[in-house]
Amino acid sequence: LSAFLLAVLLILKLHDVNGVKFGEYTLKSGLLTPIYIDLRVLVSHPALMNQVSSLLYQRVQDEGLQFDSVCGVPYTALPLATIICSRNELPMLIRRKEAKDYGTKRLVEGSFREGDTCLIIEDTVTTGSSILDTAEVLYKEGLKVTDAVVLMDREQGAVEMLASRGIKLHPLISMFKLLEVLQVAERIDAKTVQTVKKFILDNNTFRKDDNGNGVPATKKACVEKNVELSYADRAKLPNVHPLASTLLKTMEEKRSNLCVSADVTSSEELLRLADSLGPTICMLKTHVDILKDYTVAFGQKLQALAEKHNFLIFEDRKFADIGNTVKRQYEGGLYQISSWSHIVNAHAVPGPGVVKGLSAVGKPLGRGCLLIAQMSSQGSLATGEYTQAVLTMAEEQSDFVIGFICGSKITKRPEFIHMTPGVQMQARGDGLGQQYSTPEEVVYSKGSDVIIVGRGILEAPDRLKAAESYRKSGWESYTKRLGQRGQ
Ligand code: S5P
Repeated sequence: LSAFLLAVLLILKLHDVNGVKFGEYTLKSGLLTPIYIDLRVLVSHPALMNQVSSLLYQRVQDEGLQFDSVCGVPYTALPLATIICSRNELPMLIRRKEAKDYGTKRLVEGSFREGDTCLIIEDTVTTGSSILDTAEVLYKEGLKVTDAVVLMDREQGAVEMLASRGIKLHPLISMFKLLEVLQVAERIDAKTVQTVKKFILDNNTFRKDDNGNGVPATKKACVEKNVELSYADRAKLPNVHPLASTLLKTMEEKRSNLCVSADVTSSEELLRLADSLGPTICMLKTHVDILKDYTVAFGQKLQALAEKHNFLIFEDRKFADIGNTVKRQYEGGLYQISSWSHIVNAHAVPGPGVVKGLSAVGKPLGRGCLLIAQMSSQGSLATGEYTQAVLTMAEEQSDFVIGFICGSKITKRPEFIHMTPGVQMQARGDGLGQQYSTPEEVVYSKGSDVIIVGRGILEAPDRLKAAESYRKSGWESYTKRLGQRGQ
């Protein structure tokens, strides 16, 4: 039989065993896909498994590929690589996926010499990033990767992406071919073909970054692949809260992810601070109940400065009561916080009612709220399951909750903003339980978005100079983090 006919028969068989499904499937990212390819079922169909392995190896021979060993991308392609290697007596390597968890174990099992070439086998590719992941593990061991053979290419940019990284992809079946065969065989109708084609074209994931490296192209694709998005891209996400969008845009424009915690006791000093540090910061955090001389005029003056220098005001009130009480505390009393502060925060201890109460006042004013998911202080009880429950609470009221006070990134959802206090470059603590990390630890290592700095700036001999160095450090840590995207 010709290679063409073999491919047609294979497509029909893959459809028979439910390796290709049509309908509405939700990807991890929440993105709906009209086609789902799941070749994990292959292991239950040994004849088909053998056939796929033979066709993959036939392709290797047809292309005259040269290599010293073969590695399957875990897990679905692992048995395919095994069959190919066993039948043809080729040396195989196994890439461990879980080595991270057991620190001392090797990342690649099997014998090889530095400089050896390893052929990669994969079952399905979308963006190509899983092949790249495996290739990078092999590179670290001193191996070379020049080619990868794959059963099914979704035609969403993998060939181009991998080519830009020096890997030639050899797909057996492409998405458009698959659709054509299934339509001719009357397994699917023209409308389905149309829907799938549109989805594939709309979600092609390849583009080149500034260094000419291939990276996923669309925002949707980035979300799907958990690729790091820039603040500017996140500002444009369809489900981002308008206030979070404003903040993200401001951060990008001012190249600042610095929130200064203006914990001073005089209104005049606070306003002076806001005026002088205004150009350097994206946000100013207050504890209005520390002020000894609060007046209504203070709120108005601070708002004017926020507009002048384009920063947001965050009153760190940490509401923690039942909905009805926090509603009144937020709107009324001496401080009338809702009238001048763009953002407030709340503890999740009372349950979702606390957000509901605040939202009743803040939402009509376009305000937003941060939930306290973790705290910087020693012995904090906000950890583990509590933090997870806070995340759920935020997801359920994301029309008002824009993000978290936390020590590190707690969710991959890019519409939420992570803000981290306890940041200082000099001290590691304050003798009262505060624990400090550096901007680099917070933004680069822990994946948070905004650094909140109080005494690191307030107690410096030159506050403006100190603020500028925190801004620079925070921003550089962010660009360093972005530099890793797509890898
Ligand atoms: O977990 C937290 C949450 C907050 S909002 N740990 C904190 O330190 N904060 C606040 O951040 C705290 O109330 C203070 O206003 C600021 C940290 O100030 P610094 O002087 O220690 O930088």
